[in-house]
Amino acid sequence: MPELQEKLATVATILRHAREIVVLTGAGVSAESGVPTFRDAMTGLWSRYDPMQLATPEAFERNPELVWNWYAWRRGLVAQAEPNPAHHALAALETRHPAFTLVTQNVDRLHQRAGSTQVVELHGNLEENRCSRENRVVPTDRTPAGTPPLCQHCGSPLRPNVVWFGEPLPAKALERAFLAARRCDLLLCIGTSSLVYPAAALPTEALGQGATVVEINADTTPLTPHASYHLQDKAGELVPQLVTLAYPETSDAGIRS
Ligand code: BV8
Repeated sequence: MPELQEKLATVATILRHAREIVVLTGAGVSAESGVPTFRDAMTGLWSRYDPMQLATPEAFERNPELVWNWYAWRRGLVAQAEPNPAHHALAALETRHPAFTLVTQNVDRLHQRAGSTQVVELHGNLEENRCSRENRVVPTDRTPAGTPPLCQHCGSPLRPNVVWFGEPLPAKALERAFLAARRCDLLLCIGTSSLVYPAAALPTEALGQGATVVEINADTTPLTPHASYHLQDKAGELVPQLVTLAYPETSDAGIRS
């Protein structure tokens, strides 16, 4: 049996008998839904920009229209996207494990659209905007026109309800994620470059308390040498295989629908 399949079978056994599971996802889990990964997001007219330079409060302050339009472009891509088999397999896995926490860095809400309910959003989401001054949240479907639109209470510009570089993560989400990482006996780290902190510290936190950490990624990352297992292939391929191996009774439909 090829090495990857052997590792997959071993991890599936660990998954089936795990006590408490944490899954940490990044943009790679949405790549097969057609949502470009964060570092590949700069294609076409955005190719001359660096996401690290756009996803900051300074960029929004300097050029609110440019940053607003970048998010409008990404919102358009997400609106056309559908959850892929990796999203569906993780939603199916949640129904199998009472002690299951899905922590995501993604802002596309494809996990929720696939049926996941225990989702901790570390970096906000694209379905909401918020007043840049009062932080009052406005759902995108109730956001007035404008690039950017203005808050109807104080007239300040609205901004996407995401966490930019240099901004603190939502305290409750961060606390929930680290508590889960400190308690789990298995952490699956799927489709993230493991470059952005404090999210990238979660697998290390889990390793530090003796959990098994499994990295599923199309490439290697700074986490790879430290992970208990590194399964290198696309998430849309590996995650459904893993869940089906761990739970043969899970209908294929339940995973790929
Ligand atoms: C903060 C939302 C403090 C916006 C994003 C140490 C500790 C704390 C902070 C820092 C620290 N060191 C440095 C910092 C600062 C900074 C940071 O980490 N910088 C990095 C670059 C070094 N962190 C911050 O600024 C954070 N804030 O710490 O605040 C603070 C406290 C109090 C008061 C004030 C301040 C905020 C970070 C959040 C930034 N916002 N997103 C938006 O989306 O527009 S980050 C953004 O990049 C994503 O959300 C994601 O979280 C992150 C990483 O992206 P990935 O998801 O990993 O995607 P990427 O493209 O990088 O990689 C894709 C991966 O998938 C690759 O590995 C690829 O191989 C793989 N892949 C591709 N296709 C597939 C696949 N895998 C499987 N299958 C496939 N098909």
